[in-house]
Amino acid sequence: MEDLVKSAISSSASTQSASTAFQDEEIKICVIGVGGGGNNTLSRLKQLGVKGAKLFALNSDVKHLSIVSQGITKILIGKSITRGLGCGGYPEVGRKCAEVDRKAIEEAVSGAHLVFICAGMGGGTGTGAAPVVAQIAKEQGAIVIAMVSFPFALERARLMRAEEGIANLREYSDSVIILDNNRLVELVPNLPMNQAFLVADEILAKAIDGLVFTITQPSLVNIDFADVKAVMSAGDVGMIAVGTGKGINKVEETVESVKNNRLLDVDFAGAKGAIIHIAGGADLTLGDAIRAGELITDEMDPHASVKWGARIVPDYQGKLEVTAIVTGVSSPQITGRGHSHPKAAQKEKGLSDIEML
Ligand SMILES: Nc1nc2c(ncn2[C@@H]2O[C@H](COP(=O)(O)OP(=O)(O)OP(=O)(O)O)[C@@H](O)[C@H]2O)c(=O)[nH]1
Ligand SMILES: [Mg+2]
Repeated sequence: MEDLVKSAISSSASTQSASTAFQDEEIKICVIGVGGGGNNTLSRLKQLGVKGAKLFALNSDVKHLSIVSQGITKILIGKSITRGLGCGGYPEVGRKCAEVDRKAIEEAVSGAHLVFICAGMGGGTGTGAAPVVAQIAKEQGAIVIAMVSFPFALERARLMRAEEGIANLREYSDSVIILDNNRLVELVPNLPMNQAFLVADEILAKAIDGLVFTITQPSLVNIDFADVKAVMSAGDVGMIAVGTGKGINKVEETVESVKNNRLLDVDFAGAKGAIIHIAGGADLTLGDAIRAGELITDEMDPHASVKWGARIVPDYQGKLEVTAIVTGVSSPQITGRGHSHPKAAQKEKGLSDIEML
């Protein structure tokens, strides 16, 4: 976790420019940031040098769009409604902004196989517009993965809005991966709020970058699109867990930290699926990667669909970094207060994910 915090904070000061080339891959992947938080995550993803995905920043706030990293396609939504001034915390306005500019969103996701949507839940644009983006992407036949943050408890009025936003996203997304900002505070105490946002962006961006990389670029172990589809389809609510380890016991250390660093307060037990992404230096062996994957998932349902990928990162010599996206988890504190969902109801009746597809 300390490594992530350091990396997030130092990245905010760096002006590192990433490769802008979009690799024309067979699998078309789009990442769409919606609203201020979503766009900051997207800028971080761009700085990480993500390859193999098209990036779009959607916002009703023209000022915030102007600070989005270069190489990201910017789409101003709802200019006729907000005059480019943002939605002021009203998700209903955010929804309308996306509806009036539906055509631009349709063009962005046109032909995509896989669409990631990043947004911070609790404000106006991200909360209201992200479900519309998910709906449009779904209508066009994409696998839709929403990666969203849940507000800090001190954001009070935003919590209810965030719950509603998540309920709406679940309608149209294959999986909604939630990063609870409150877990960040527990895992890294004394972190000021602005730095916590950087860490949230770092974790979300790394999860997307790792996944896009192992799908589109030659890796030590590739994850293919069919794997992602298998884990994410009807994955419903999911979480991210991250961990690192160094030296001789790097596998055990990493596994231990992944299990502790869950960004949503749920257990691995009972999870229905997981995608584990392992990054290591040139010294990463296949045996270590397999062992890490096995140890991380040992508490999960034996029928869970688990896929893993591994990639060599040149400056990771002697260390391992793992990002696990775990799907099909149950989080009553976030999704259980009156926002039921058809997929969840089917699960309660005992239908398997396969039957529900
Ligand atoms: N990951 C991340 N989350 C953020 C950031 N800034 C704010 N958030 C979170 O995201 C939630 C929504 O805030 P914004 O994204 O700024 O809101 P918006 O979607 O732009 O909505 P309006 O400004 O009301 O139109 C907040 O309640 C925070 O919890 C950020 O930089 N990164
Ligand atoms: Mg905003």
